[in-house]
Amino acid sequence: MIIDILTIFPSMVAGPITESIIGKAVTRELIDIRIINIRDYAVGPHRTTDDRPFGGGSGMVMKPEPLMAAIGDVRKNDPAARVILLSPQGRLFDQGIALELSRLSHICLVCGRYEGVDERIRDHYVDDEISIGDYVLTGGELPALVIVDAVARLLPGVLGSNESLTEESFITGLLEYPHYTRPEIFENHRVPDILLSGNHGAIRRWRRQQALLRTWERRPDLLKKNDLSLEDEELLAEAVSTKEMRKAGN
Ligand code: 9D3
Repeated sequence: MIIDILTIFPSMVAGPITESIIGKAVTRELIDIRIINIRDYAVGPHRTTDDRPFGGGSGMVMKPEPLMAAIGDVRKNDPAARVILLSPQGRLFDQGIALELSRLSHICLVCGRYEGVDERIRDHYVDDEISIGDYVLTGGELPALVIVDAVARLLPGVLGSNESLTEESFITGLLEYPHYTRPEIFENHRVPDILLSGNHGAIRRWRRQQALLRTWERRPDLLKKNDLSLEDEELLAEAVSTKEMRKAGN
């Protein structure tokens, strides 16, 4: 897969993609990440990429010409590239969109800056627009890195084993059950007995129950659309009533 990142701050995205699992996927040539400096497509003595908004107001707007030239270069070499503008007005990024993007051969992530990009770029040169959440950042560079990370780990061969992908929360629609490792007693806090029992059926049931309970307590929005089976309903009801009994001091 090819991932282009168009930005006026190339050094802001370069570091993270040479590190860790993503960096390894790049050296193994599972992904080709190309960082493109929008300023290289700007003209004039100052290579200006922004200008004042028509109609007045504070802040600057990214000029259309350098963006058009940079996007045009990407499209000329590959008309199939999906050009995605990162902006607070985009569709909200989630695991489903990560999966959708991971199936494309070429994505081009355009990082906005300032108050935004000239609307004509959005209207005529971009295929898709994505936000990573309802909070205000200073630009699209960190969102681009979030998308690269979420997409890259879904590509064949990037992660160690494939089972870590299928068991995952947000794909099963639940938060994860609690994890423990050695030592068995840490600062007087014991690992739950069931995990030491060797009873794999009981462990599987407990983990499912913990995942259900956590999701119900912390992210009820995930449970509604999950549509629980009768068995899950019973597991959750049991966990909730056990917890309420404990709270009541029984
Ligand atoms: C004051 C009005 N702002 C809109 C909420 C203007 C504005 C704020 C921040 C315009 C651009 C930006 C920079 N942010 C991004 O480019 C961005 C972003 C974000 O701020 N949050 C979540 N996802 C994204 S994707 C790109």
